[in-house]
Amino acid sequence: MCGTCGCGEDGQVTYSRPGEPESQTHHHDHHHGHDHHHNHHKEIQLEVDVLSKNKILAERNRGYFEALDMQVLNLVSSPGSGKTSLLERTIRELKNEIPCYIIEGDQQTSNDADRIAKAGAPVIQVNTGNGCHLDAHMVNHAVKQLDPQHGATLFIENVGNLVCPALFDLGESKRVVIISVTEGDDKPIKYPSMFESSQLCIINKTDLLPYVDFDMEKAKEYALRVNHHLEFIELSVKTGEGMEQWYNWLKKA
Ligand SMILES: Nc1nc2c(ncn2[C@@H]2O[C@H](COP(=O)(O)OP(=O)(O)OP(=O)(O)O)[C@@H](O)[C@H]2O)c(=O)[nH]1
Ligand SMILES: [Mg+2]
Repeated sequence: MCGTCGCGEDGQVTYSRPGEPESQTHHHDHHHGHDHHHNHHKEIQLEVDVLSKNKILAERNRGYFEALDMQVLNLVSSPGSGKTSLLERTIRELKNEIPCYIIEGDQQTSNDADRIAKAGAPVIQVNTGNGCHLDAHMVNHAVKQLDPQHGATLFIENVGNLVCPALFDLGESKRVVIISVTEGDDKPIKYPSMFESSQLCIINKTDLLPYVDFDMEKAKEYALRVNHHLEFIELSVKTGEGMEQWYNWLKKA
């Protein structure tokens, strides 16, 4: 996490809506200088402090979400597995049935928020600067700007990274990990924390299966080794195959 990898250090987090200048810049208050002469005891202590503070804020978010009877999904994956594409299609096909709100997390740019706004949902972009994950504090800040209605579904697209976001509870109801068939079938055992902490695993880009060496059964078997409760949905956002299953899951979740 950040205490060890040094990301997010002295970072500046910004929040913006598509078409508007950065609405707010926010200095993170868990600064931690990265001292190469640090001792490891201090490093572990810092990690514990950062995570326990995050946990408290995540529980506060959870209370807020429950009071509004909201369903909140934290979408995590490596970069490019198709999180934004999945959201764009979901919004286009479901927005008349489910009120969707989106928080987009990326280190830089508002590209994803622009795509989501075009698809027709209220969205806030959070740029994490050097940070490699969203945390509960950022989500708290962003959701207040979004001001979602009672009964809404909030999708949080986390920063593309299969490692650090696993450690940070955002107060979500469920965590959805997305892998795509181009990434290789061994990801669940190489990055187990993400699969361990998720409830649903979406396997995307199935339209590309004929062209890549991806063993679907092996990928699932690896994932079940780290989390035997994990559910799977195979789909292709591009062709639409399997999307119905995702919508049914969403309506039941
Ligand atoms: N063939 C194929 N391409 C897809 C599919 N879904 C997404 N893509 C492509 O994959 C690329 C990455 O998609 P994004 O939706 O931007 O991925 P992301 O996970 O949001 O990426 P980051 O936000 O950068 O982490 C784009 O070129 C998409 O068009 C799919 O089902 N099949
Ligand atoms: Mg994206």
